[in-house]
Amino acid sequence: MGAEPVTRTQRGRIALLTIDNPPVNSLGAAVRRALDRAVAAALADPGTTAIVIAGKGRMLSGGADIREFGKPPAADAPVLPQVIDRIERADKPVVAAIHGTAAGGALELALGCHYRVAAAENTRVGLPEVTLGIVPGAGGTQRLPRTIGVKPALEMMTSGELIAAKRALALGIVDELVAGDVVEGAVTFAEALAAGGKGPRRTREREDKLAEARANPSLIAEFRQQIKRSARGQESPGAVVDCVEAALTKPFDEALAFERATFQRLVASDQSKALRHAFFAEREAAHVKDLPEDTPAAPINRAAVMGCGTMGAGIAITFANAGIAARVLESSPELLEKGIARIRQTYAGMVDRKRLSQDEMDKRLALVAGTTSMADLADADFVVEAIFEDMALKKDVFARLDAACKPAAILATNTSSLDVNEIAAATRRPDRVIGTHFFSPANVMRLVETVRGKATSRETIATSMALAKKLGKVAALVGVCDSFVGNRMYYAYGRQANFLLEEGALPQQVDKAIQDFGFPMGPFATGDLAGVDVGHRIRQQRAAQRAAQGLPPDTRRYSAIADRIAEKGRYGQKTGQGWYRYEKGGRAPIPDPEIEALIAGISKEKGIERRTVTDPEIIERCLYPLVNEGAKILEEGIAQRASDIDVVWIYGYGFPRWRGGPMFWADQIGVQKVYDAMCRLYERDRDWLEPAPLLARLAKEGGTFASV
Ligand code: T1G
Repeated sequence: MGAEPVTRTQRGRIALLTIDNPPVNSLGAAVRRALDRAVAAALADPGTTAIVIAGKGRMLSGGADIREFGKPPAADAPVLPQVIDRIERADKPVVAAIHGTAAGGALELALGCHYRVAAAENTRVGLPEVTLGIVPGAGGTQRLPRTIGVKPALEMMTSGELIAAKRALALGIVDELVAGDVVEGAVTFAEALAAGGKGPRRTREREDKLAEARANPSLIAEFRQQIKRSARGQESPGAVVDCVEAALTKPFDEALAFERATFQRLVASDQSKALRHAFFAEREAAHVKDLPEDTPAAPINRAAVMGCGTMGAGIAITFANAGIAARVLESSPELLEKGIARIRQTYAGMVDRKRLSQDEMDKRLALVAGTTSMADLADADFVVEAIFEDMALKKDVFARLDAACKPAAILATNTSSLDVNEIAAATRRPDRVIGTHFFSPANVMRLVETVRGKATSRETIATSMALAKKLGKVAALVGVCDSFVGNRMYYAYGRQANFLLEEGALPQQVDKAIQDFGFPMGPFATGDLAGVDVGHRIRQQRAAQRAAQGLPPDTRRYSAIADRIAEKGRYGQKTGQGWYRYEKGGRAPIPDPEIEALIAGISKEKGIERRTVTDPEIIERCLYPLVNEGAKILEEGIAQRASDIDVVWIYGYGFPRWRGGPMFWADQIGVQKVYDAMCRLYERDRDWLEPAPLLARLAKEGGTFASV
């Protein structure tokens, strides 16, 4: 924070107040105090006819200081609604100068100003409070509907989306766009106001935009229903609808008080604590503990992707989306043509759905070039291998890439389970080999599980982590172990889900319980999406590897249900049958009596008396072992911190963000409770459910995973 978090510069008869609180000009106590004083002083100054409020650095402001939430309020600082109230009631026009980002309290501040001017390029505004489990708490739910109308305001606040300046102008959030320096533009705008004798325009007095909704009471009811379905258990989007309804039914100040009370109730909620945890966990994951912050990251201007199947095509699109040239290599012209067609189709689909202009599609496609010759990868800075999951094949490919690529190139593998050290050892540059495990579809899923080998250099790690951010991904750095963090924990979860089927549950019951918990999909519908044959093949490969290593067969409890389904050629959505059956071309899972009979048959074969399985038991039996595996991963040092495991599960496996991820969730429900349940489960299942020593220790000491 500069000497003064808010500076005042007099520009003729215009007072320019600049917020200076890096890195994002968050509106913490010191900023609020200083801004309130500066506004009061400018209003009292006879030499000032108008005020401009702007932000120093790369944005107006990222909103309220999230780190202050849940802490006692600073006694000597006004809350944001008070600062905004003084501005709105001012008798001199106040103009907000918006550049970069104006999120949350920053847009509320701007809506409290009488006019808003924004930089035409690289500006985004919005009220993303729902992503933190709260509602706008400084008048956003009252002033935004009065500015743009009820429906667009509801859409913005329940999605939390930040919108670009052009759209903000079209909606009426901003009054003018400035091509050049926004501060100069705002000062000129303010001078024109004063010259034109134009005074303050108070949003609180605007009722015109509310008329349509007042005339159509079903709008709120319909929106509430819609939100109920999409929120999947998250509370804040519905609370936004309640606040906007108050704007239609209560006087302004009463509705404002209702909003504030709703905000304060939600700030204290478990959901908001979890979502704030997720916010900071995502950012913390970018920091590698043993890497000095100034470790150089090499620029990546030319990338290459080896293999252009589902994953390879998605990864190539991800590079092109970030403006990085991507050369894709396939083993034959036919496969290459198929791969490039897949990339083209993906973009064409986005153009059809109006999520991309044709012009932008052409630009991105121009960044993708195909080849069947590895020699064409010689000048690549970063190569991602995305071929079939087979160790011998990968080692051969890495040896050939090592020979073909320039010495400085980083060679990354998209393996989801194999030993990165063994792959690296097939090259003469193990320090430049790293795992970058993308998730399908790679151009959509935000997680990149980044796997450091024992020889991977700091520069390679720094470069890979920085590249992930440039690609719009969230990277979590993990160590080498079988199936890394995500899949290793997924197997613990999936295994118990299959055992529950043998004991009496059905796929649709387990999936519903997991969905009600907040996941977008349960394990069996996910199995059908990923392909039942894929899991089957991996299990067969593992058994073959054990045999090849001369290891005795694994005698621990095993469920053969999934294998039986695969052996019937039921591979899931792609064959119209798997755990469920699907209408032709449909994606809605339909329970299939044939599967229920198959499952009952296996219970009988194993002499298991089928019993009633409850939903709470499903959650306990599937998610506690997942947490337990996370505890083992943490104590083995495979993950740097518990919050990285949360990031992996939120961004890679759909763990409900409003529960904060599995490790945060375990801390919230109590590590003791998870440990006690694991001990009970271990009594019954000695093969897989031994409580992790870390879990036992934390339970004994009353500790939390967050403290590890
Ligand atoms: N409060 C505190 N710290 C924040 C912050 C905030 N609002 N926003 C960012 N940071 C930290 C972040 O943790 C990181 O720290 C550094 O700044 C850079 O962030 C009353 C109640 C603004 C779009 O939801 O979305 O207003 O890791 O890496 O990619 O109704 O940050 O370096 O130590 O994300 O350029 C509503 C949250 C608040 C926006 C910039 N506001 N921030 O993205 O940088 S609630 C938000 C963002 C509110 C009112 C309510 C993004 C960004 P570190 P970064 P970036």
